[in-house]
Amino acid sequence: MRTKIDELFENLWNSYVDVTRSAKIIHSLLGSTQQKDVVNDHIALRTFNISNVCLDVLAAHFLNLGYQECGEYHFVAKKLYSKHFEHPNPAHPKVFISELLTEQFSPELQAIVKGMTANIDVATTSAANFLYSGTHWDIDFSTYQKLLEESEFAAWVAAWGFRANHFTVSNNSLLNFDSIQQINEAVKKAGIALNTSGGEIKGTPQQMLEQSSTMADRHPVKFSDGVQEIPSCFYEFARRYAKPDGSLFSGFITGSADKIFESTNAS
Ligand code: OOG
Ligand code: NI
Repeated sequence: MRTKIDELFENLWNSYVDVTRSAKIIHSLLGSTQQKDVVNDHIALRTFNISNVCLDVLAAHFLNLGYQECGEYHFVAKKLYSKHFEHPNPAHPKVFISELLTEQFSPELQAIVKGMTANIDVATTSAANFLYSGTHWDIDFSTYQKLLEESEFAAWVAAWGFRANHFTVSNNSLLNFDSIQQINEAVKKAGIALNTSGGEIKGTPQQMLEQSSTMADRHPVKFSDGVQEIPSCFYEFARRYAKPDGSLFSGFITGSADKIFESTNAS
């Protein structure tokens, strides 16, 4: 039976692949060796810490579906705060949500973000489609560039709005790929660039999580003064290791996540 959770992730996937051509290529590259479809380890969402659209507003959708808050992460230099959520049924992907700490930025950035988000009401943010509803504002390209000077994350949310910024393949569930290294080689062979910030593989077996990711595709965005191609979304790969009690580590590593954020930088 197709549950509400399945339906949500299907809609998130569709809005993600709409702007991420390489995700389809990688999905079939890895999935063609599977008996069943590729298993997602997690997805990630981004927002601003403005009360009507903040992390907790996005998270409410997952809490309503039975997800639980499981960890929090601070990114001091990038001025971001994140939480991750898990469902009691481990077959459902984990969810990583981040918000920009807007008060730590210039008055100009704060005014732009307030202007963009001011009129988004509860009816909009509580609707089932909010998590894949994209932008609710119109900005011109110079406003995007102004945000980019201060925060790549801010510019990304301004351009793409509410949608999954990446899906993550669970390496543990892949039949023909025994390591992140092996996945990385296959992805590079397909002509898709990896994020090399902090090395191609972030994390270690000792940290119980190894990750790698592509650099985001470039995709056209309609700004109020014309169309521009900018970085859209990326694909991530994660391999989890067992904790001393034998169960798989299910958290995230701040030092690795810090580098994964940079997958949407202009390469
Ligand atoms: C989230 C980056 C962190 C991970 O798996 O550590 C992350 C983002 O880019 O929004 O996804
Ligand atoms: Ni991730």
